[in-house]
Amino acid sequence: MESEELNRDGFGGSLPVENVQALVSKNLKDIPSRYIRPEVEFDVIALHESLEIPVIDMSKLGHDDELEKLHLACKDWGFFQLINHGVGDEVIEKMKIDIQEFFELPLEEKMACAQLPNNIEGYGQAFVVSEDQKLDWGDMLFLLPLPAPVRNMRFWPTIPSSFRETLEKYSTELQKVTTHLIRLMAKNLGTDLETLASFFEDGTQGIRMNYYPPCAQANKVFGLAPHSDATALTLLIQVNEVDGLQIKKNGKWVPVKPLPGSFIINIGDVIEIMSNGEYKSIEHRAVVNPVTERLSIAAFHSPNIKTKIGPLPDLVKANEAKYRTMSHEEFIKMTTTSKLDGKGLLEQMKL
Ligand SMILES: O=C(O)CCC(=O)C(=O)O
Repeated sequence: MESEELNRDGFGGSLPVENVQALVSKNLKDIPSRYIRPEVEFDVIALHESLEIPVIDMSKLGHDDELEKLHLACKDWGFFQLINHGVGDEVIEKMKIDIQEFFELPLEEKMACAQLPNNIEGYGQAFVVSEDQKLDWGDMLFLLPLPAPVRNMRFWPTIPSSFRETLEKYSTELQKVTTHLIRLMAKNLGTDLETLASFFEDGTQGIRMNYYPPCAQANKVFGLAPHSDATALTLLIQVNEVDGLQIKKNGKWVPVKPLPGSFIINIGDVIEIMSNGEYKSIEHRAVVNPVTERLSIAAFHSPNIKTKIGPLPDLVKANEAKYRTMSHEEFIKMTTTSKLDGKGLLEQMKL
């Protein structure tokens, strides 16, 4: 069993860079050039399309018309908002309170959870792979709560004192929602339900808690550069009512306005690959606010480490696989050693 578990060391971590929250507290007149992305202010923002992002009611997914809505959302948008998902408000609210408290701690205390070389977990920044690479305007805490037997508690905050218990509850609830959605997606795709569901038993869950400080030159930086998620299904919440997530649709950036209490869900690269391209993993990014900090929590779900990443054989028609197949370990290594680059990773997987 042990040898089949994901060995989290040796996947390549991120190069250490300055803490952005600490940088902001220096009140510099100009922000360092490594953060400046001139392209941001020239991108086209499609405000109107924000209203069209599909909303799926989980309590109605027993009905064919809601199932069909889910299918279209996964095919056409790769993104939807999920309401009536069954995760208690108290679980979500407590998670929000505890992560806010963590990011408010003095830097030295947060550094108790700092990333270590060659490891993807901990407090710091992700996807920095070269010394001259542009940087994102944000700090993050990344943890891998599942599979539980191989959790590395070394990176889990002990302040606030409720943090570990809160994250554990949050993780369990989100895994349940994911399993349910995966089964419904299998049904909609027409693939063998038990096979796909079995890949997500003992699946991996990574939770990335993002802190984007305000930036006086907010229209020149990214909180998080454009990327698609290299995992299967992401459940995201905004912590403090400050918007910033944008998704790419027809070449334009569409700002997401989260419905209170909903999860913003997106299809990741793994589901695009497994569905042989029928479901879409969409590029998205986070922009920052000029005056207010922004926090978000993204929970990424992947199949277990034994699962091969490639198109599901029963979804490949006439031998036309559109993506390569590789071991899960090989796939993860590819993702953790590259900088965020739109849908670059998915392009590498295409045949
Ligand atoms: O902050 C957000 O809204 C987006 C976060 C995200 O895309 C991520 O953590 O991968």
